[in-house]
Amino acid sequence: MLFTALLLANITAIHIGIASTDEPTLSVDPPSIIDPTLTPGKFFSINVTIANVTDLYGFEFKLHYNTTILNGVGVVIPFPDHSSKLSINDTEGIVSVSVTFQPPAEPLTTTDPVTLARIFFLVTALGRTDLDLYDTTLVNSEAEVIPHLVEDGYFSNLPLPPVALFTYSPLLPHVDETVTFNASTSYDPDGTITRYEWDFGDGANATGVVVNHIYTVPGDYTVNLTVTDDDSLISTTQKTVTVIKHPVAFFTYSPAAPLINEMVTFDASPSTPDGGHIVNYTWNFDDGSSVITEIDPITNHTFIAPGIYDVTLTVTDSEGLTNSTTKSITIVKASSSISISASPTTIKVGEDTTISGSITPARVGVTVTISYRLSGEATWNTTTVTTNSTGGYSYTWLSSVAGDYEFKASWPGDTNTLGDESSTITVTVEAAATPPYALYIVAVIAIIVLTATAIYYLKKKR
Ligand SMILES: [Ca+2]
Repeated sequence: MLFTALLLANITAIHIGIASTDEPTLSVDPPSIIDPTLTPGKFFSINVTIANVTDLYGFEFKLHYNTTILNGVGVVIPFPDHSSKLSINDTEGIVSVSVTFQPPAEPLTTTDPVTLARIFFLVTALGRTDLDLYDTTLVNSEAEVIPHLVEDGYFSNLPLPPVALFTYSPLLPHVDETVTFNASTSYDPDGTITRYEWDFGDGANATGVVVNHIYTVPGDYTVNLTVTDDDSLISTTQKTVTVIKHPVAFFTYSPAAPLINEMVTFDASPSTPDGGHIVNYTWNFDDGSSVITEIDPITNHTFIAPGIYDVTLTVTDSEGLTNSTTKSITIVKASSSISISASPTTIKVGEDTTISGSITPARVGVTVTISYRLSGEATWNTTTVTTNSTGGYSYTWLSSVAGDYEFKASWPGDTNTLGDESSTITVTVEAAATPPYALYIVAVIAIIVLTATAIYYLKKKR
């Protein structure tokens, strides 16, 4: 009668992988035996358990195993009052169990797993095998089939591969910086690691637990670590190492010799990011003005006082790296010129001449010093005049002594402009006026006539 029920039960057995249900579940416990120490000649056992069952009064199952690895050596049913049919077929690898409780046994009701059978194996070789429960049947005290789930088991005594793990430092290395790779966190669960091999992703390789490497080009590198254990099993892991490089700040400016209040153009476009791109340019003009940050590499600035300014450019790239460069810029005063002329340039003693000129660019109301001297004298006489509304000046000089006179003009400059001194011009002063030439001629003629007349009369007397 029980056997008849078994055939029907197969339909209701569902194999699942993970126990996460309140349904009756027939399981191999432990579900997985992975133990390289279970070498040939050793014994181990598994339990077949039932959980979440009510009113269990009989069960039947078969368990299949790989006979090249295991031999079934025994089955124990841990219930005192039952009848059973137990068999082990070591040719096909089948353990068959059929149990029916007998009075005075009570039906089994349990939530927690309860062992229905313990099965012993002898290990005969290295390998792996499923411990496959099938043809399972559960019946209650009324000989009714109890629907249930089934969970298979697994056995392996194969050597375990190692586990490859590594760290590296620094996490964001720069070009030409030493990067230390450390594989000491790698391990072998059933032995030891005998070899560490590194592929740095840039064509370079190394061996060893801890190795150093230097990248010379920025970029992303896939670093592979391969570890080998004492069973010659290998395992590989990889990480991407990003190598960065600081940008290089560089700028030009024009004009080369800027003047006060002259717009100076700064151009940072020759800066190079060396990986990524430059996201902004920060300028410190060293003149007390605000530090500015711009996206455009070109900016203009005007210095309002003469001096030497250490202009600093800082570039920031898309990797968050910065670099700075400084150039000393000399801001000079604008030059000026002062002209001079005399009108007239030749006068006689007692006459005057007008000394005039102008400052370029025009400077209004500034003091011009006019210096003059008789040629050959060591010292200059000076006088000052003030420029008019167009930057011109004028000075009237009255002569008193004949001779050649040198004149020059100068101004000292102002806050934004350098002063200048003119060239030297010459004014000729002649002696005072002489008697008229005609009168002189008449006098000479008269003398000649008188002389001639006198000679005539003297000769006539003889
Ligand atoms: Ca191993």
